[in-house]
Amino acid sequence: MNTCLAIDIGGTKIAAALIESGQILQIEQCETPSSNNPQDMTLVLRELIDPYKERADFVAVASTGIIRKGVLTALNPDNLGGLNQYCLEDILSQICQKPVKVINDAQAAAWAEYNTLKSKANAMGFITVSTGVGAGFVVNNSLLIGQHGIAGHAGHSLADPNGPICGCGRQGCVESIASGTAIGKAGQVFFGSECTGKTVFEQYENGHVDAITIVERAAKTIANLIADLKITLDLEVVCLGGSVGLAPGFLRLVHHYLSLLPPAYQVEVIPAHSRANSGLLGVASWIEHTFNKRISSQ
Ligand code: ADP
Ligand code: BMX
Ligand code: ZN
Repeated sequence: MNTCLAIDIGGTKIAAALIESGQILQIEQCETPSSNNPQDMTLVLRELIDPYKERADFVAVASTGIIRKGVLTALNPDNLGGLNQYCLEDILSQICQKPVKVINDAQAAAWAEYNTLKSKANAMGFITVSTGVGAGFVVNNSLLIGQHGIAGHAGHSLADPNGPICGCGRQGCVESIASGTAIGKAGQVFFGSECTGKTVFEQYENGHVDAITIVERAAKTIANLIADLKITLDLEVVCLGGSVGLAPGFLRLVHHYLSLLPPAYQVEVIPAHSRANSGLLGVASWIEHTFNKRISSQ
C-alpha cells in the first residue's frame, strides 16, 4: 500500500497529511508566510513536512496559483505576500528526496468532490471561496487542468467593471469582491484595520447591518459566477468549499440569489463533502489515478 504525503498550500494556511487509500492518518497545519522571499516559504514547508517525509512513498501537492511544470506562478500575487515564480516541485523534491507532483488547489479539490458524488455527473464544478476564489471542473470524467495549468481560474472572471482593482491587475474580478480577503478589506471601514473575512462573518452572525451588506454582495457575486459557469459548461452540480464558502449562512444566501435567476441558470449547489480536506484528498487520489492510468496504458 502506498503512503502519500499530501500538502495543501493556500493563501492563509498550509496543511500536510499522510494519506493511505483515501484515509487521512495524520494531519498538521500552519500559517502561510506572507512574504515575497521564497526562502520564507521553503522554511515553513521544511518545518511542516519534516516529521512526515520519511514515511511517504510520494508527495502530492495542491497549491494556490497557476501550476505549470511544477512551478507556482501567482495570478494574484497579493494572496501570497507577493511570492511569485516559486519552484515548488524542485524545492520539495530536494527536501523530501521522493517523487513530487503538484496541481492547483481548486483543481485538486474538484477531483476529490467529484469522486464523492452519489451519482456521477458529466460536468461538475467546485468553487473555493477562501483567501481568493478558485475553481476546478471535471468534465467527462476528466479533470480540466489546461495546457498552461490555468483551467478553472474563474475567480478572475468579471463581476463588476466598476469594482475594486484585483491583485491580478484586472478591475472587478469575482475575487476582488467575494473572496475572504475582499470581504475582510470591505469590513475594515466598519470594524477597523485588523478586520478579516472571519471578523465580518462574526459580525454577520451578530446581525450587524454593514456585515450583512458585505456578505450578501459576496454571495450574490458567487451565485452569478455559478450561473455563468452553469450555462457555459452545462454543469449538473456545483460544490462550494473554502472557509467562506462553508461559513454558516453563506450557502443559503447563494441558493437564494441563484433561485432568483431564470431556469436555465439553475444548478444544484452543495457544500464540499470533505470540507477543508478536499485539496489534500483530491491531489492524493488524482496522482494515484494518473499514475495507474499510465501504467495500465503501457
Ligand atoms: P486558504 O485560502 O489558505 O485555503 P481558508 O479556506 O481558511 O484558507 O480561507 C481563508 C479566508 O477565510 C480568510 O480570508 C479568513 O478570514 C476567512 N475565514 C476563516 N475562517 C472563517 C470562518 N469561520 N468564517 C468565515 N470566514 C473565515
Ligand atoms: C487565486 C489564485 C488561484 C487559487 C485561488 C484560491 C493565486 C496565488 N491564486 O485566485 O490559483 O486557486 O486563489 O486559492 O494566484 P486559496 O488560497 O484561496 O485557496
Ligand atoms: Zn483578478
